[in-house]
Amino acid sequence: MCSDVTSVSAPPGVPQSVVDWVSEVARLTQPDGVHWCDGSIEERDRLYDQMVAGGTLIKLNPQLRPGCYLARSLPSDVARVEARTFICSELESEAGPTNNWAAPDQMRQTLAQVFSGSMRGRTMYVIPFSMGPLGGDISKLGIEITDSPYVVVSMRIMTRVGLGPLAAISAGQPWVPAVHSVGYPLVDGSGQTRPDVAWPCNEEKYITHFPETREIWSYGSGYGGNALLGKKCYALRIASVLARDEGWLAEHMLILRITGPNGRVFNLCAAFPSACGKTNLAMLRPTIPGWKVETVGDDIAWMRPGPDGRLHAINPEAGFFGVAPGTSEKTNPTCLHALSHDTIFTNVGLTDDGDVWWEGMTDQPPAHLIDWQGQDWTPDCGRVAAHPNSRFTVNAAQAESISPNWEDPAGVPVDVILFGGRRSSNVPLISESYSWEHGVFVGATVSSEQTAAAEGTVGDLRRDPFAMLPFCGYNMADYWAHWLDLGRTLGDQAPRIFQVNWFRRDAEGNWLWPGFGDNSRPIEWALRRISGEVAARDVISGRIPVPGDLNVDGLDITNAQLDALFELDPKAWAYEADLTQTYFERFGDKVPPALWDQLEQLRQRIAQTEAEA
Ligand code: OXD
Ligand code: MN
Repeated sequence: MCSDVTSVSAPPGVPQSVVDWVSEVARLTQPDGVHWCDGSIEERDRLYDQMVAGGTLIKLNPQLRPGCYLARSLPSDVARVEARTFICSELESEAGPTNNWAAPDQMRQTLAQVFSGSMRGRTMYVIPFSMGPLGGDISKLGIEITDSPYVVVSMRIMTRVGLGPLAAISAGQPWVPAVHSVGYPLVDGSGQTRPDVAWPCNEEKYITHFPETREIWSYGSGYGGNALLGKKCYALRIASVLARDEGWLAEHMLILRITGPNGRVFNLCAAFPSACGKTNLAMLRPTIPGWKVETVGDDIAWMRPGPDGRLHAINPEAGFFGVAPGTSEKTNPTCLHALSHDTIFTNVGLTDDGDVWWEGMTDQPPAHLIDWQGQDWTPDCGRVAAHPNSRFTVNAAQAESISPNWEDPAGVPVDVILFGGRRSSNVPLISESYSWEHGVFVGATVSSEQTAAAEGTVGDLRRDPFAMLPFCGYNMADYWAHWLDLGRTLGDQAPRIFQVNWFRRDAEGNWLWPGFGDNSRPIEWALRRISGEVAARDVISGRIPVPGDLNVDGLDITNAQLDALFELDPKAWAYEADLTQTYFERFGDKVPPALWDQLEQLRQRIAQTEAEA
């Protein structure tokens, strides 16, 4: 029945190949009907009303949060499920040691089983979308099929959806097919029905990627990172494969446009693992006078060499899907203001006057609210009001910091790349890489600590190369080789690479650096470096500021604290170099020789520092 529904309801002009694919998915999943999304406001509002009536969304007080809604997920469906995320390349070695691999034929059989009838009793939505400004040279198209109206309204915020992308697909542009089901059919194989629930999902989850055929199939989860398939699945895992094959980069990086006091404009991309304040940096309010920072993107950058030989970056997304807890007037006022209207909140607290609240939003918590699980909550109840991974979904244009260039289809030319981790010791506040190869080495070995480091040692390090550990769609060591190749293509037009660490602590465990708006200070030093205004000191990690060059005017910081921010202990670095060797050995002979070479050069710098001490 569903193939008929599909072909009858397809908008005019849709190519037969697209109709055939949609029909095939409908035959497998057996929805009650098929809706081709046009991306209109009317469509969005109809879905909002339908989800409010069905209990999936709560409409927030329109006086306090106009156009805003709250969703509450099941406690088992609150985050990305890395253990259930698969790269299904033909060869296991193509996925590499950092990905879960599954044989494509086998996974296809599993998917055929779990998707069979998975949309019974539901509407199947077909969402044509564009990652990046429609028609841009760096942009790409996709079609997500989903049985979740929450996904439809969220995709409308996070990407460009509807008739525009469908027209481009109909004109013959390539597109990536992406199929999603929450895995909660309302009718079983024998015709028995069951009522819907507020957050349908399945305990069994599969987030799967087929790099050779460029397909995505996601089953069992309604959570954004697993279900909004344009984001991590397409814009990072599949796009990283496309980028390797086509000579560009798909990166887990924010993009900033920074204007200096003399009017010079710089563009900066930065990779940080989760929980390192990426959203705050994307909406940085500099504490040093004369500098202006604008947001181009908060999570993903697609970068391609442009006709001028420089690397140009676009933000492929149209919205922010960020972590709510900790967002406040103090930590990120720009973000907080962006959330004042037309936002979907998921798993935050609901106040008695129909507004939202999360830990860290205000100094004083409300006396009472309904928590993310729908239970009464008071400040002394011993539970959090908002899940630590509770989220907001909001259009990027709502941020007052959004750059006028954020939708430039040609992208912004990248001057600087930053790599950051969360390190309580060893890694200095900022250091510049000696070369592109050294920068790739730094990106490949970047890590965060699980535990505080004791003096002269490092705690448990979690390597998160390029902040891409869960997002690279192929062998991580091949990805490093691709970065090295691209550096050769860019030559002296390549962006300069810096490493930053906002998280260094003193021996008593106190933060050494204030962070937030003051992160503009090391960034200012990097920009003055590339403008040739300041010299640097060559040390183990790279080039660091000459004393006096880092702008600390107006900052309450002692010289001893400043020294501690840049202290490099050769013994601790030697220990880390050994850890790096073991880590590289995991990738066997795929590690590019240039990276072994960089490890050797690092060891030489350590030995030289020890000899001089
Ligand atoms: C992430 C995210 O998990 O951006 O990195 O949500
Ligand atoms: Mn991210």
